Amino acid sequence: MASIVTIERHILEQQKRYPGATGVFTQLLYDMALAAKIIARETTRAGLVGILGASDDHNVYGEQQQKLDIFADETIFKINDHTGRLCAMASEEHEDIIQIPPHFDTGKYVLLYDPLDGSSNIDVNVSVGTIFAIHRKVSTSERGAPEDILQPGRNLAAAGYVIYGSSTMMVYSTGQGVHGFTLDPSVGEFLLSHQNIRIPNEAMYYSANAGNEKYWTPGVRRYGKWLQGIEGEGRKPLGHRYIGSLVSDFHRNLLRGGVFFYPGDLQEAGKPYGKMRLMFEAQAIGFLAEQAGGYCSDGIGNVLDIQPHSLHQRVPLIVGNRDLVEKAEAYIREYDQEWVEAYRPFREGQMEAAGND
Ligand code: P6P
Repeated sequence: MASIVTIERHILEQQKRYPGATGVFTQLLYDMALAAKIIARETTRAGLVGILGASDDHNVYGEQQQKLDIFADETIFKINDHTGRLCAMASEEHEDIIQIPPHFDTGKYVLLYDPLDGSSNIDVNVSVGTIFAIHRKVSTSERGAPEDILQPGRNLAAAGYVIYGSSTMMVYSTGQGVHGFTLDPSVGEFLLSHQNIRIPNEAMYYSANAGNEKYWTPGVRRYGKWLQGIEGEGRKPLGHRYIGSLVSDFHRNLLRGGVFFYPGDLQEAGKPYGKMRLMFEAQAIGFLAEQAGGYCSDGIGNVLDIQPHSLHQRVPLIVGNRDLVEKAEAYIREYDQEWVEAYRPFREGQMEAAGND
């Protein structure tokens, strides 16, 4: 029988091997694991407790917030606001940085999270997920400051996600590989089930919303045909799998090999920056992809090297096997210079995307 390894034991074992992983990670990741258990309990019962259906609140993007979004957001905040481990938080569901209440101590880390990504899938019982990222405090201010939050993904101390699917899984990295834990609901513990996940060299799938193909740029359209074995040297076609929930699409590609892309497009004039949020989705996913031997690009370069300029900044996302992502960059370089020129001012902060309050 394989040894039973909990998150705590795994982090402690990593600490022995890597001085970088400190005890605080154990607690921070445990806090996220507790939040995951509480959210998992609600998502698996969503249809039963009348929690389904859209609330009348809207988030900063104007998207109708699902009640579970709000529940997940509040759960993560309440588990982390009093621990003294964080100097600030930021949530996809909140317009501004979330300060630690003044009567609580602050700490040396920042937690950024998308409490329930893919929430539009909740009502149709498709897997959804929580995405989180942990930066180290860099400012000298007593409490959290914008520079503590708006750091490039290259600086991340840790990142991970939870999938509320056929089983509840928590996947994270503290910079020493990617490790997956599966919740055993009978004991309420996450147990190590996927040690040191590496993206297989042979990719099986590509993931994209083909309904947007009409709006894709010429290079991205060619890239899609290349993945299907139609364009270029006639490679073996990849299977097309698209769930519409980033965490689920990414997780499958991480385990089976593949590429997910949500490109910047010309769907509406002046929206070349795509849909994904840099701080709440792309940085964590990019960090994990790189730790698993993959790569994450916005079409121009590594997402982890982008210097954020606003909390809700959006980026195009192409993530998975390094060779597949670099092929996308090559098509964009060759055919999409018009798009590159339109997107670059948003990437570098000279222009703000609409709805990026
Ligand atoms: P579309 C969910 O809203 C999300 O942010 C990701 O989880 C998902 O990959 C994407 O949007 C789906 O977007 O436009 O294909 O429905």
